[in-house]
Amino acid sequence: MIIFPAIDLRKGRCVRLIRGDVRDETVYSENPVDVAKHWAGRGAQWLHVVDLDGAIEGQPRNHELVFAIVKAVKIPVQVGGGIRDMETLKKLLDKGVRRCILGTAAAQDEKFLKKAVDKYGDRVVVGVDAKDGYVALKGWVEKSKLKAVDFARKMQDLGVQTIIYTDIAKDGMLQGPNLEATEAMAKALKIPVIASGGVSTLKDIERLRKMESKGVVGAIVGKAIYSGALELKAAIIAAKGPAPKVTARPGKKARRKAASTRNAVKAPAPRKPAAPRKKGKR
Ligand code: AMZ
Repeated sequence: MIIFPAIDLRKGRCVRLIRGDVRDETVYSENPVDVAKHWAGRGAQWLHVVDLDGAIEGQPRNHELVFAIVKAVKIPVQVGGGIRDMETLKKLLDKGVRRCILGTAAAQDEKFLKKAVDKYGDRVVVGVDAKDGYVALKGWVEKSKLKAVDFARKMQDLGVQTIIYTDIAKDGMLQGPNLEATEAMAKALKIPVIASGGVSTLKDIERLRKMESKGVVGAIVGKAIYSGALELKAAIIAAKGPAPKVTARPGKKARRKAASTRNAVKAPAPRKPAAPRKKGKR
């Protein structure tokens, strides 16, 4: 399972919100590029970057920063927030963003979603952000009438290859993810699911990892790594699971001995020398 450190951008800074509410904002850094480098340096395999202003306003707001992040790190970066047309999507992907996350547009503009998936395949993923089981849109301010699972199934039918599932009630709460809903989502789909919202402890990661066989391929971590509740390196190790049992490679001497035994022609067993007879005694 892959751990995705999250970098949420608002007004050029790296922030975390609670349940997506901008009134509950904590600023973690004025320099998100440094933050990106920090997580990459701590062993992150991917970064999850969200343009929060973009999601709320419906158009890119922090994309220069996104491009600077992509340039500054060697690991792949996925980006969401405010991507609502082909032009914005193309620009991000052309500038090196590995994949883009569509939320609002995926729910409201089927034609665009289809075109995006047909053109870019697995470089387009859909964010299913659920509030009480229903899809939330436009920076999570609007609740739709679409059931999260139905929406995700529809995305799958339209060719989407990965879903990022967020339970908004859990996001930024440090109280663990919605495991039941995540499992239900993964089971309802044939395509993989990345879990998001509330992932806070190694135990959470282990529980999600146990859902790998059901299709949970990743977990996004936000507040937990910024607050220090979770250490990124430990999270990455926990996500990999227990190491496979490997028997130690035998040393040089043992290998040579094994080879000589394999190649040897079996010699007849040496005869036991006859016991010397003692003279004079019969
Ligand atoms: O925290 C929020 N209020 C928030 C957030 N994290 N609002 C939207 N988003 C993220 C979604 C998804 O990755 O989780 O933005 C992306 C969707 O943006 P859009 O503009 O396509 O709906």
